[in-house]
Amino acid sequence: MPKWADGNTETYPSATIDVGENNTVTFSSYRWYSPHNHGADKDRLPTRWKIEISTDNVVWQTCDVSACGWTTEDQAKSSSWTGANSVPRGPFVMGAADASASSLYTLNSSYFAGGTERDTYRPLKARYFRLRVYETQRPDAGANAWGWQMAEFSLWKDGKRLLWPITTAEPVLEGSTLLTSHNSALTNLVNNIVWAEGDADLKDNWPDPERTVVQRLPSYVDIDAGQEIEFDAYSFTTTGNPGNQNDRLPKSWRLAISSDGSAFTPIDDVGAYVPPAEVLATPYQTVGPFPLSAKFPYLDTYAANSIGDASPVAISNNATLKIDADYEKFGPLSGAGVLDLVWNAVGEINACAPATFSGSVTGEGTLAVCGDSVQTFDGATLSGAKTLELNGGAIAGTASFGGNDVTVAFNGGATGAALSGIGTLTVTGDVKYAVPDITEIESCSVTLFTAAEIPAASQELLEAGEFVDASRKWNWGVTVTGTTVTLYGNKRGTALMIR
Ligand SMILES: [Ca+2]
Ligand SMILES: [Ca+2]
Repeated sequence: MPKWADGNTETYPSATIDVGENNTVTFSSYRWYSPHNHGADKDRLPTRWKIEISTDNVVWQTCDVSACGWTTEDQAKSSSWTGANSVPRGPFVMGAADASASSLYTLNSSYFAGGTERDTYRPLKARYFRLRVYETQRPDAGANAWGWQMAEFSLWKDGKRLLWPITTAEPVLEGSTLLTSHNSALTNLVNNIVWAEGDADLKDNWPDPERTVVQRLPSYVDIDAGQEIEFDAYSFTTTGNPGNQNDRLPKSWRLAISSDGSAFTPIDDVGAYVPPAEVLATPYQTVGPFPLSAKFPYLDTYAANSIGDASPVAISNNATLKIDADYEKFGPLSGAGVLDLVWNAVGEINACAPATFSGSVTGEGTLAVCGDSVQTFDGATLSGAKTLELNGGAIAGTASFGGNDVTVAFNGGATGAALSGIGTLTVTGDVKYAVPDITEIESCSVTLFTAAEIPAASQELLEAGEFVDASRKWNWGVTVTGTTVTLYGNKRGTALMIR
């Protein structure tokens, strides 16, 4: 590429770089440098440009269009050539996955770990891991920054950092060389040594930190755990050297997994990671964890996930929401329309916020409730719910079942709702009663279940029910007959019993 195109009559001639026959360059970003900014150079600085790539010098594809305005930094630094300096531009990142995006991808089912039938996401599993680093935070910071550095690469599952098993081999480095001074070793990447935050001794001994320093970009390490590991996220740990550590912190990377050590499948691409301020300020900080499972819905499953698991669902009057998957979980339910559960479908309300539903449930399925809050029914008709599953949170208000037989399954959730119009009421699990939130009266009673028949076994479970009352200002009891279950309460300290 010429320094400039002397004799070229184009105002903005393009420049072509040929890396040579049979050579290709893998890249995710680029930068360029201004000349020494002496004389007229500063006036020739590009402010808008386009990068195109080609494999044959015939067909070109645009991969970036960018701009960078002229700044005071671009002014001549000196009146002499020797005192002038070039100014770096970039890195400009293109084509990298947006870390905040919610795109979903597919993955071979062999990479999914086991779960329950209702899981739409599962942990991933793999034995081989390839971490490729394309770019660091400050590759221009000098020779010390030319490479990447971390104290540990870790996998996570269920919010906990996993330890690498004893079968884990020393990582294999490709496309680079390892810096071996000051306790830099490949084994340090997966040796489970991650100094605790605020470890004063190690913090003070930062010249010999626990670290792996790899000297070229892009480059990658292959990690063989020796056995399959189930995980749903990953992280890095920074080292104890707050100087070049921050320059060497990865900015752009790819994580790929393999079950045979040769064919790798990418599972995460990060293009322009910006670390939080505390990560830069303190040694041995966790970078991440970066969650993975939610990117890969488990498709070969009984469950579907057309509606976000926490998305509020409002069904307008005269509208019908039909659940035609075996299982669908969604957010708080409101509105006065129809929720249609086709044969055997399970519609699970995630009561993550209070909501009131006054419509109908039709079909022949299971209505389930989970979460931490209360799902209220206001005169709802639940004749399509053959089973009412209480998996968490509580239900309140009023609903009727149109005379159908109903099974109420207590799996951790509670009821404080007045449920009527039940044929035969069958109860399973550990019954929990959510007591009314009352302040102004001295006593109350609520008929929670009204049924044509409550079999003896269910009556026993209902009598043994537990009262969920955070206030502890009331005494609660329950009266169970062959057809009704009535909750009653008296405010504590208001009755004086004299014998
Ligand atoms: Ca380590
Ligand atoms: Ca869902």
